[in-house]
Amino acid sequence: MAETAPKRQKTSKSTPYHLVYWPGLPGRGEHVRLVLEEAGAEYTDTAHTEGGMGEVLSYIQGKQPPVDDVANLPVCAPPILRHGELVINQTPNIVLYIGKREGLVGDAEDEDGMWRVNALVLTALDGLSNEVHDCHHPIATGLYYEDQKEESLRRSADYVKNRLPKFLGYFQRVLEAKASGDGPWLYGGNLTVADLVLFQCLDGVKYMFPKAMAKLQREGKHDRVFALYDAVKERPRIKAYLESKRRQKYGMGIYRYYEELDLEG
Ligand SMILES: N[C@@H](CCC(=O)N[C@@H](CS)C(=O)NCC(=O)O)C(=O)O
Repeated sequence: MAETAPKRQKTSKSTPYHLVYWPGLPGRGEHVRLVLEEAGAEYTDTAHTEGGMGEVLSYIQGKQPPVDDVANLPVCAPPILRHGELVINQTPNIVLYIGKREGLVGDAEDEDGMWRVNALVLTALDGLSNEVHDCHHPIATGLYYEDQKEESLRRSADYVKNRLPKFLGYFQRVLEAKASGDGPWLYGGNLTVADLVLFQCLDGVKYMFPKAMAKLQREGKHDRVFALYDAVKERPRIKAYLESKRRQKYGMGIYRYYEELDLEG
């Protein structure tokens, strides 16, 4: 009979989290960091530890988790979270795991809330992260931007004209819906991981498409979305984090600045 995964030892409340992500840029790891920072959780991060890059490579080259780990599966790409004996990947999966443990997925009494919050996280990542990446890599992730500049321009023009307003419009509708509750947050009147993920997505899009975002803000149709952005930025722990050295500058990750792609829409 095949060996089954043994029951994982419960991680205690004080077990620190360990984020495995490429050093040098915020990337998808940033969503995980913002959740950890808002929660005031103890964590380590390969972006700031010696040998961090080597550690990331050891995961994507299949050296970690070891092949004889009977519980954890190989991971495909960072971000990766190690928490006690657990190793998981996929940004929204990690965000949900930490969010649930740290009370950031909605009211504890609201059993279905977590799934609604997760739908918002997935939607923000679809439209304001993955599609943005495809604006500078519309043909192949493995090719250089310089090899797909013409297509990037076409893709970006369509993105700022059609897709970006569509997703901002969607989140505006969510914020106007009764279920979003009072205050600036997306769901149930409480700050959740969805607000943090949306904040990071908006921040990245502002960096990559400043002209289009300024125009959309001037038009005033997405005022609640921009208000949420400001409200997250003012959370005391988030504010302190954004001003700290832990917050890395944008570079050659998902959100990049290319002047020729900075279109108004
Ligand atoms: N859907 C995955 C995407 C993971 C991903 O593409 N990670 C990037 C960094 S942000 C990477 O290093 N990818 C390596 C590769 O795809 O070969 C997630 O959200 O975690």
